[in-house]
Amino acid sequence: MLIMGPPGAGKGTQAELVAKRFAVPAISTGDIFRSNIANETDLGRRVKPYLGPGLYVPDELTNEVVRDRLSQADVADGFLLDGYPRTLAQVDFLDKVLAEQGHELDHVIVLKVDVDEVVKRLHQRALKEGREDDTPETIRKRQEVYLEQTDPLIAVYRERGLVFEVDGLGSVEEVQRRVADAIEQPPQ
Ligand code: B4P
Repeated sequence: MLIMGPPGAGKGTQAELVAKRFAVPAISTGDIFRSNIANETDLGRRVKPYLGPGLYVPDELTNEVVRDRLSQADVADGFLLDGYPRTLAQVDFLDKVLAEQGHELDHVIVLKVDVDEVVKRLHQRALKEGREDDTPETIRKRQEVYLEQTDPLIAVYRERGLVFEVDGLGSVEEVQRRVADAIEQPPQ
């Protein structure tokens, strides 16, 4: 399963709940990058210059992180990718890794939330958590990068009959019920 949507749509929030409900690991490339930055690892030092200004980490680096994570034993019975893939090159790479490992993609959950709402949510998160990439300027940049590079991927997965659009407005619990309903439907 994949969960997609603009920055601040609630991917991370919903991914954690899906992981609990369906007993699968949620794999967030954003979380992996942030924890490596916090722990001052070599990977952290390499990705920090991108996350700060709201740019995507280069595909080669991101793809290797995902390949490593998908080689761990806990993904054998399924997993949820949160925030990956974000570029066409990542879509191609994921197809290759899934084929190598004998996994098949079933659901692509797309959270639909308008720009005004995501900007509001990210401003609130900035006040609560103080994430480096939640400044007004970076929030704008991340929305731009998303529209240019990631939004077109939805069409690719739609053609494969995998896309389930979910209204991301409402309480976290309401959105979670919609996401769970979508996951319980078979792909078209
Ligand atoms: P991510 O960690 O994926 O961050 P995000 O898009 O900002 O957040 P998300 O949509 O998960 O929102 P959240 O649940 O937190 O990426 C961060 C950065 O990492 C990227 O900008 C990029 O630099 C890099 N990166 C990651 N993956 C990459 C890739 N594949 N390739 C290249 N670079 C990559 O929710 C946001 C806020 O809304 C929270 O405060 C939450 O509490 C609130 N919220 C959630 N649901 C709500 C609801 N229903 N109502 C009200 N508020 C809600």
